[in-house]
Amino acid sequence: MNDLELKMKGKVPGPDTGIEIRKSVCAICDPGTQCGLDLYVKDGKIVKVAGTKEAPHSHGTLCSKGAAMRQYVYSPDRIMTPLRRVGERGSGEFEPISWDEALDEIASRLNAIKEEFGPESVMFFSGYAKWARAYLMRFALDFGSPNYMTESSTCATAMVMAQQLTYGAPAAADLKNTSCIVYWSHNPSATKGLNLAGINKKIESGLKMIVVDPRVTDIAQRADVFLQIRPGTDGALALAFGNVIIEEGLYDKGFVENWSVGFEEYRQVTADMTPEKAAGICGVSAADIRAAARMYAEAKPACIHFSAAPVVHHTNGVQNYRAVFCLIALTGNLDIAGGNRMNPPSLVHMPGGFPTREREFTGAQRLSDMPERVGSKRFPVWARLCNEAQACDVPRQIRTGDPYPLKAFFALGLNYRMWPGSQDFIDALCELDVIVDADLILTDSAKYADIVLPACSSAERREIRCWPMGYVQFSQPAIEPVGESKSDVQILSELSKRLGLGDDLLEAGIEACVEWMLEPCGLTVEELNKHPEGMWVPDAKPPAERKYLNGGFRTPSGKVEFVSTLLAEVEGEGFEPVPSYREPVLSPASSPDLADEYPLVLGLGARLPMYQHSRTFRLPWTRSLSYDPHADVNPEDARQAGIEDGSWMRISTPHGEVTVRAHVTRLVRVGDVHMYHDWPQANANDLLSGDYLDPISGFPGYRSSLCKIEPVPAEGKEADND
Ligand SMILES: Nc1nc2c(c(=O)[nH]1)N[C@H]1C(S)=C(S)[C@@H](COP(=O)(O)OP(=O)(O)OC[C@H]3O[C@@H](n4cnc5c(=O)[nH]c(N)nc54)[C@H](O)[C@@H]3O)O[C@H]1N2
Ligand SMILES: Nc1nc2c(c(=O)[nH]1)N[C@H]1C(S)=C(S)[C@@H](COP(=O)(O)OP(=O)(O)OC[C@H]3O[C@@H](n4cnc5c(=O)[nH]c(N)nc54)[C@H](O)[C@@H]3O)O[C@H]1N2
Ligand SMILES: [Mo]
Repeated sequence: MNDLELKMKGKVPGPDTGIEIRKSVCAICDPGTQCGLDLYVKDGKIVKVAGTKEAPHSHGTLCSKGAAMRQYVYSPDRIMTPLRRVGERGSGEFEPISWDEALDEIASRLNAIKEEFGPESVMFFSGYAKWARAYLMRFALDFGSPNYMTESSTCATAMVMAQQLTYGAPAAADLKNTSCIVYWSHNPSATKGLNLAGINKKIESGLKMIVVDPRVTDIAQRADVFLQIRPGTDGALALAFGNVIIEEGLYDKGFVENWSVGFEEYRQVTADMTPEKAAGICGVSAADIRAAARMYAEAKPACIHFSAAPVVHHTNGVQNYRAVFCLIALTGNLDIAGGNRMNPPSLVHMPGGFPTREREFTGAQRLSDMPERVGSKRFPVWARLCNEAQACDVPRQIRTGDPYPLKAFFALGLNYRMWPGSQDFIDALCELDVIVDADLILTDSAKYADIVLPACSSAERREIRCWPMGYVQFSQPAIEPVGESKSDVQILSELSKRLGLGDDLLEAGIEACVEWMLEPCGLTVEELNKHPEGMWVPDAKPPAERKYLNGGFRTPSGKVEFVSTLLAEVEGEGFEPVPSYREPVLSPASSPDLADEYPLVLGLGARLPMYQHSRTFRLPWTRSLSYDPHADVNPEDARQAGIEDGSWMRISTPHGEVTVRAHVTRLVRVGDVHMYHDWPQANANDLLSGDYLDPISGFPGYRSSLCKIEPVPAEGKEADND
C-alpha cells in the first residue's frame, strides 16, 4: 500500500485525501448530553465519526449511539422524498410526491379544517427531538391553535410541576460544588454518561452519595447508602427523611420560619411517617433511612439529583416528588451553591447563564386569548402550570369531541408506542381527517400518516444549543440533506408561507429567528458562524444565589409551600395540599385482589445505554449490543415461575402481553420485573391502559403496575423475532 492509500484507509484528513473535518453535534439524545461531533467528510459523504476534543462538555467522548451516527444518517430506512398515502392507514403504501405538492396539500387541508371547525381542531405535536420546539409552538399559535403538545406530556413536565408547586421553579443539582449527592432515581451510566467523569473524581475526594432506586445500578454500587425501594413509594421515603430531619432538629429553622408556609401541617404528616412505617412500605431498612436522612441533612451543602422520568411515571408521581423537593427547602439547600439552584433556561431547555428571547419567540403569551387546550379540564393543575396541551388526553377528546372536535394531527416525529395503551392511541388518531408526520425514518407510526415529510438529521441542518457553563453552538450542516429531506424549521417556515400565517420572522428562516432570540445577550449569527464548533458566551455567568431574597419565590404565597395553595383549590383524590403518601393505583398494597393473579410489580422504561427510545434499533452497531427484547427478573421469582436465564417468557397484565427473554439477575428486587419500553417487537406500552394516569400531571404510571410471568417454549420464537 502506498502512502496515500494508507492515509485513505486511516481516514486521515488533508488535501491529498480530500477528507475534511466538519464540526457538528450529535442530536440523538437529550440537549443536556449531546456530544460535539467531528464528522470526516469526503465528496459530500461522512466517512468517519469522532468526538470533538475541544468541546468543553464532552471532551472528545462519544457513546455507542453517537459512534453509530453514520449508520443513523445513512439508514436504509431514511425517507427520501415527501410521500402521499395510497393504501390503508398503517399499511405503508405511499407514492412519492414533490415538496410543492406536499406542502400545498397540507396547507389546503389544514386551512379547510380551520375554516370549518376552528384552528383549535388542529394539533401540533413534537416527539422527543427538542431543538425545533420553540418554532413549532410559534407556528401552532400563528395558526391559531392552542394545541401545541409534545412528548413532554410524559417527560420532565411533571417533575417541573412538582417544583413549581413547592418553590415556584425548577432548581437543579449543583453537582460541581456539592459535598453530598442524593441520586433520587437517576442512572447516569445509561442516560447521562457525560456527568460521570466529574462525579468519579469527586468520589475520590470524599463526596457522600446516596442512591434511591429499585435496581442496583452502577452508581448504587458506589453509594454510601443505597435505598433499594419498591417502585412508586418515593413519597413515603421522602416523608420519613423529613421525619428524621425534623425529629433530630437537623432542619434549617431560619429558612423554614422566614421562607415557607404550611410547615406545621407538613410536620404532622412526617410525624406519622416514621422510618419504621416507611421501611414497611418501601421495602428498605429503617436504619438505612435514618442514616441517609442524617447524611443528607448534615452535609453542607447537599443536593438532590432528580430525573425527568421515573418518579413522576407513577399515578402518585407529582406528590411523591413534591415530598422529595420539600427536603431541599427543609434543609436550607435551596438556591445555594452546591445545593439545588434555580437557573433559568437560555436555549432549548438548557441554562447557559445568558438571557435570550426564546420564550417570547414561542408567542406563549397569546395562549390566554385562545380556547382551552386539550387536557385542560381533566388536568386542571397541568393547565395552570404548563403552556402545552396534555397529549395523554388526545384519544378521549378525539372520541368524545368534548369540549370541541379534533380533526388533524401535525407531527414532527411521532412514535405512537411511547403512549400507554399505544394501540388505542393510534386507533384514535386514525379517526382524524388528517395526519401529517415529519421524520427521518419511515417508522411504523409514520405509516399511519396521510402525508409524510422527510426531515434531516443534525449532521444536515443548523441548530442552536447551549451548555450550562456558558458555551453556545449554532451548528452548520456538515453534509447536504440526505435525499430531499429538509430541516424541521425549514419545513415550518415554508409551510407557514403556504398557510398564509403572515409571520415574517419564521418565513425568513432559522438564522433570522436565532438572531432575534439572541438579541438580549448581544450574540450575533455572524459571530456564531465564525465558530462552527461552538464558542464561549461573553459575560455568561450563573445567576446569583438565594434570588428569593429579592422578591420571594414564584408561588402564590411567594414562599416555599409545604402546603400548596394551588392544590388546595382543586377538589378530588390525589390533590392533597400537603404531599401525603398514597399508593400507586396498581400495587400489591392498593389492589390486592388483582395482585393475587398478577403478583409482580412491573416497571416499564429503565433506559438501556445503546438505545434512545425508538431511535437506534435500526443501527447495526447499537442493535448488536442488545439484540432481543428482555426484562430483568430476580432469581427467586424466575425459579418460582420455572423460567431460566436467557429463555423466553411472557409478561402479562390485564391489558396485554409481550414475549421477551428473561434476564435473571439479583440486580432487581424480589417481586419486581423491569423492562425497557421501546422494543419494536415487544411493545411495553401494550401492557398498560391509556387512562392509567397521575391526576395532577396526566403522566402515565409507566413505572408501576402489576404483572405475571410465564415460560414460553422456544420453538419458532427465534424465527419470528426479527
Ligand atoms: N441511553 C439512553 N439515555 C437516555 C434515554 C434513552 O432512551 N436512552 N432517554 C432520555 C430521557 S427521555 C429521559 S426522561 C432520561 C431518563 O433518565 P434516568 O431517569 O436516568 O433514566 P431511567 O433509566 O428512566 O431511570 C433512572 C432510574 O430510576 C429507577 N426507577 C424506576 N422506578 C423508580 C421509582 O419508582 N423510584 C425511584 N426512586 N427510582 C426508580 C430505574 O431503576 C433507573 O435505574 O434519560 C434520557 N437519556
Ligand atoms: N413505558 C414507557 N414509555 C415511555 C417512557 C418510559 O419510561 N416507559 N418514557 C417516556 C419518555 S420520558 C419519553 S421522553 C418518550 C420518548 O418519546 P418519543 O417521542 O417516542 O422518542 P423517540 O422514539 O426518540 O422519537 C420519536 C420520533 O422522532 C423522530 N425524530 C428524531 N429526531 C427528529 C428530528 O429532528 N425531527 C423529526 N421530525 N423527527 C425526529 C424519531 O425518528 C422517532 O421516530 O417516551 C415515553 N414513553
Ligand atoms: Mo424523557
